[in-house]
Amino acid sequence: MGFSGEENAFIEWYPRGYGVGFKVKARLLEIQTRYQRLELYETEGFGKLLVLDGTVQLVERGEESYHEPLVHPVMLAHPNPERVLIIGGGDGGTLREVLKHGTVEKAVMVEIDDAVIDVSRRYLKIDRGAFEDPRAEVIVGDGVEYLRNSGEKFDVIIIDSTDPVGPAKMLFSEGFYRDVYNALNEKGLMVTQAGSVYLFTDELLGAYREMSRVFDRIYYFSFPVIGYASPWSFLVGVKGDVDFTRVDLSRAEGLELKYYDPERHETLFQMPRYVRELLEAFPSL
Ligand code: AG3
Repeated sequence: MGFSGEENAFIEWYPRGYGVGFKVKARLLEIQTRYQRLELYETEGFGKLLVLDGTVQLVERGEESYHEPLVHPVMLAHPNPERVLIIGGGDGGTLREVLKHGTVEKAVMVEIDDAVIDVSRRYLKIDRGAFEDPRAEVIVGDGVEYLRNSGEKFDVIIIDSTDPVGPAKMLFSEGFYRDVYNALNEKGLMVTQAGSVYLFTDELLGAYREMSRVFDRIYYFSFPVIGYASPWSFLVGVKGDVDFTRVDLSRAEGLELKYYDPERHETLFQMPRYVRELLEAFPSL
């Protein structure tokens, strides 16, 4: 981690000695927040790099390869997403993509670590004004408590958390998914990132199992994300009568997409064969 390994490189080590790295020109910040260790680097070729507890969160040039597939498939599959909740996502990238949708009346973001918001606003600016949007409400707090206590209902809930290992682990549990389900309107969609397909396969299967106990239907897809050990996995939970396999193409116009292709939505549902077979082996599904 950090400057280990090759000099002037940041490398994130995954299990089994697999690494993803960037050549860096400088370390701009290294702080211990109330919740985690935050590092910010200037890379040679991808702009700034944000790291939390040694794990790559995003690079400025390429962050859309994560935020687009996280946000737009669920937003375009929901018939009319007006109220959206984001848990995590302190950098503002997810909020930015959500607010591109003209149907949205309110987007609430609940991020536990205000230092992530502050550093992102000051150095990254990938929110591109989203924090100032009158439709946005930014709450610094615990997303789990918010879901339980706010009584608010949403059409789409997006979990933009750290990995299904470590402090965010409970965001991948049946109890949490039940709170998410209850906070969804009669028709609703939830999406979560679920880690590296190859290196966190067990965690992905675990999250899928927990979700399958709660949602009416669940879907999986993977997407290559710049800076993560790709392919990266995403899980979608459906409440009520919503078809996640179809999207409203008329609402995709003007989204300025670079990675996710709504015209090829049906190709989204890719998983390496052995992982698909493991997922499909769950008896309840
Ligand atoms: N949140 C998901 C980070 C997961 C990355 N995991 C890793 N590198 N091991 C990203 C925050 C962007 N809004």
